[in-house]
Amino acid sequence: MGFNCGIVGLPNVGKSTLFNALTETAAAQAANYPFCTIEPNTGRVAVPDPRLDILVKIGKSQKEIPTSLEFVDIAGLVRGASKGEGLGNQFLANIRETDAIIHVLRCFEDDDITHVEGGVDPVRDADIIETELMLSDLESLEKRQINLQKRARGNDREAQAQLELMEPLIVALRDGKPARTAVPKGQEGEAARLQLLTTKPVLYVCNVEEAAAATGNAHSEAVRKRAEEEGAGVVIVSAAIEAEVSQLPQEDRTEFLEGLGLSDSGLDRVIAAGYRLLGLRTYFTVGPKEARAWTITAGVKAPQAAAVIHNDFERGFIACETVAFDDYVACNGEAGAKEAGKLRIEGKEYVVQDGDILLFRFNV
Ligand SMILES: Nc1nc2c(ncn2[C@@H]2O[C@H](COP(=O)(O)OP(=O)(O)OP(=O)(O)O)[C@@H](O)[C@H]2O)c(=O)[nH]1
Ligand SMILES: [Mg+2]
Repeated sequence: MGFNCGIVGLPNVGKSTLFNALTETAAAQAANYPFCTIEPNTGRVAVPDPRLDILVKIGKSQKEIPTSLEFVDIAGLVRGASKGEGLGNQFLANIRETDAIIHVLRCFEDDDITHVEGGVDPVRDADIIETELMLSDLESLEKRQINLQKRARGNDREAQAQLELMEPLIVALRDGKPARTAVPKGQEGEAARLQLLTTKPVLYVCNVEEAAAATGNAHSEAVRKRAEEEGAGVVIVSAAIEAEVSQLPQEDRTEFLEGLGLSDSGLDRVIAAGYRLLGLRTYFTVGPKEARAWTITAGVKAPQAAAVIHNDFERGFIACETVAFDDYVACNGEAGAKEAGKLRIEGKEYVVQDGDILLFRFNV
């Protein structure tokens, strides 16, 4: 199980700069001409979690293994991409299967960097991109609708159910509204399986100039308002600074950031916000070999959480020894937690909580 975020935006807004900084590779070439990225780039990034740094010390583990999140960088979209403008919209196929959308918006002024729309206006840009995502969704649904209608006439129940689910979404999209606004209550899971772009949760990343990295600017403020209205997430970063930070050795980063008046890395904030947006939770396993973080979705029960490590763990699940993070730290580890009566044995109905330290008992 891996979770991933697709990065969208106009050309030249800093998607690849951000992606590179995130993945600390030069895999996605960032260059000052629109449409630099043609092939999609996929990168896995570690999810920073200060709790794991503590656990590795208490557990005296040899290795620390964070959990990860995947990012997919695609080519920029332009107004009319669905009709073939720019590089077209076929790249969107590469992010249909992602779990969330990271929408990078240019909020920095720089006359040397071409803006395809002629000037900086992130709210307008957000509308352009959203329109292209909606048109792509509409096209995809209309294509499927024809085939499903044929099957439905032959009394195919599944096709009929699919059509029923799709109809309100098509109406909304034709009306210029994202599909998420028309998903019937209780059918979020079925709707997600349609792999539409405009049902995915959105995180706006405002790429501001260096001087505004700590505070944001008027452009990012306008985006924040829009995000609030939509219930979307928003993070302010300077992709240029993040690109520099990613080149520095780990031990020099904090000082560099502090020198710029920043308390933490913007990338960490993007990753954390992406994690939250996806409703993800972390549990830990701690042993002499490794202290490790694992990702689950909120509400998952112990056997399904075990499956993240290995399918056998789920099949042969018997129970799990569980210590809450705060107890583990307060009791200085597993032995202490056991003595203090803070180690619980939980069964297959246990809903795993964020921060739990788990040890699975299984039999295969
Ligand atoms: N001044 C300034 N320039 C930036 C910033 N972020 C990116 N750039 C520059 O803008 C240009 C385009 O950046 P990319 O990251 O390649 O843009 P992109 O969104 O991936 O573009 P496409 O792949 O063409 O869609 C590069 O020359 C970057 O150096 C920033 O925060 N400030
Ligand atoms: Mg790019």
